[in-house]
Amino acid sequence: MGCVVDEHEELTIILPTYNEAGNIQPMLETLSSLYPGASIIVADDNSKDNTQENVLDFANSHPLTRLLRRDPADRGLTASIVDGIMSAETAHFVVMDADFQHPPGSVGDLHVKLKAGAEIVVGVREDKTKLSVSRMLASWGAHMMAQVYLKTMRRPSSQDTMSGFFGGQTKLCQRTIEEKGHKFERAGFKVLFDLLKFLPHSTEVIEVQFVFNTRRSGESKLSSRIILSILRQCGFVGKVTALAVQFMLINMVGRFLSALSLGLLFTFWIMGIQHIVYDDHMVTSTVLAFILAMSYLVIANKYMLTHGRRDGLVLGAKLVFTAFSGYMVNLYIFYMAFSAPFQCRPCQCSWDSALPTCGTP
Ligand SMILES: Nc1nc2c(ncn2[C@@H]2O[C@H](COP(=O)(O)OP(=O)(O)OP(=O)(O)O)[C@@H](O)[C@H]2O)c(=O)[nH]1
Ligand SMILES: [Mg+2]
Repeated sequence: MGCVVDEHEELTIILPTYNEAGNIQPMLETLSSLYPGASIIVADDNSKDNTQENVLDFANSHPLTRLLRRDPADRGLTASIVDGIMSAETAHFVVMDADFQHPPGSVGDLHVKLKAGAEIVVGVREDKTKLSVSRMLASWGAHMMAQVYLKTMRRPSSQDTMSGFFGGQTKLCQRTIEEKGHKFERAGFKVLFDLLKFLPHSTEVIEVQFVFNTRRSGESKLSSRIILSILRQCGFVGKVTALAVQFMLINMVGRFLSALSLGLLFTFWIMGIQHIVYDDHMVTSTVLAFILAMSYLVIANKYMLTHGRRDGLVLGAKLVFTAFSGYMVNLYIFYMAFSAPFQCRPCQCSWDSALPTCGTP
């Protein structure tokens, strides 16, 4: 009499979680009823809600489910998944989100490919229209950069390098993490991209399409910090771009300086091409500059600062303060540059087309 072998007993499902109390219990129930032989690791980053309690409750009656409590000083989605992979004891693993955006029913499709010998299996989102337009654009931009990077470095790639739904041969990925894990962007969101960067050149990547859903409960943890971390993953150029974007769009002083320079440049440009003098049209051009600087700050605020955050009022107040103080500095600089004592020395000034000629009353 032969014993029955569960077809998923060589699989570990890794679920990274942060504040997923509303999703984790139904997710664990669904997974263990679909794949009763599979092990489940929940890598939780010290959630502030009841996520950990819910996992422990479930694990009491399901010995194949484990809670991995993470070091609070090392919070990060990539770091959590890396820890999950390192503690997996089965031949294969699959990583998925706990918020039902990745359908539990598709885990089996990925596992079938791993059992057939695929080294890495990537879940490719069939339809990304459930993402907002800005998310879709950001995801497309990040994917293009990742693809260029991987192709240049002759590394394995995928149609969906930004996917969070993927699986692999455990030993192969553990070896890669042991050797190159210190180069991963641990606080980032895109561990698949990090793995592809360091897996052997010959790694075989197989793709499986899946239907991408909306988050079932709770809030997204994606923030401008995370978006920048994707840039930082793209080599030296990515790191420099991330620094520039961080300074110009997120850093308070940086945003202020960028808006101010933009306003000033614009004003001088308009005055230059129109041959406008300070006395006649200073107000028009500085007001235009103010509108431009304000728009810049609104865009910086909307797309970079508030993403995934709820403290809009405080940020709004900061925005108005920044824009207004920018306007005041603008006015002051114009006053210093073009007021009476300077008006009779136009030839010493490089902005002579914007200056009145000597003898202007
Ligand atoms: N351990 C750990 N898990 C995290 C962290 N941030 C997010 N997660 C989990 O990672 C998964 C994906 O996070 P989401 O916030 O849904 O990110 P996303 O799917 O890219 O964004 P949305 O499409 O807006 O949901 C979820 O299961 C989160 O609970 C973290 O810092 N640590
Ligand atoms: Mg999600």
